Amino acid sequence: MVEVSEKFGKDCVLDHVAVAVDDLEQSVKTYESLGIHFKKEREVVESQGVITAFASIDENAQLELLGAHGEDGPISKFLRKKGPGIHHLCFKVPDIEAKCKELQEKGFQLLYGEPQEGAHSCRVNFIHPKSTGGVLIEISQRVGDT
Ligand code: CMX
Repeated sequence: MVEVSEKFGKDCVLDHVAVAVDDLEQSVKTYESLGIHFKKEREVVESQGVITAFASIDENAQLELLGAHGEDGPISKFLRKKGPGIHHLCFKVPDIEAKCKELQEKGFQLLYGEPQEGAHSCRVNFIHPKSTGGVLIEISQRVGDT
């Protein structure tokens, strides 16, 4: 029988589910009416053209609401093209360089040659939705984690 600790890999853990929204504060209210509590802080990530709001949904995973910050970023484009909805899944990894190398060797198309700065001082990269069957996947390493 497989032990619980073996069933859940430690090298790729769900970190957050991200939802693109038209109106960040209105969407926070909508999710809070479900009983989800958002942190008060809002973080602008200039390099990604986003403003974010986070809520913990269990011990590990968060819900991230993503609003467009500026008109040229990927969220602005996504909202114009598809409208609001689920934008990406993010998995936390212990060593983003090693994971990127492994993914490239397996044929996944990564967006960046080097990890970029993401929300919460994380280093992030993305797998293009064309190489995952239609889902944008972020991989993330928290700075300071080993
Ligand atoms: N999920 C699934 N499919 C998506 C998608 C998404 N989030 N975004 C785009 N696509 C699809 C499009 O529908 C399109 O498909 P078709 O060719 O079948 O129409 C295809 O991918 C190309 O889309 P596009 O509109 O031409 O967009 P681009 O190729 O210019 O950009 C992507 C797509 C994924 C490269 C871009 O969104 C990107 O760079 N994303 C990574 C950065 C990011 O999303 N940052 C924001 C949040 C960061 C954070 O959490 O802090």
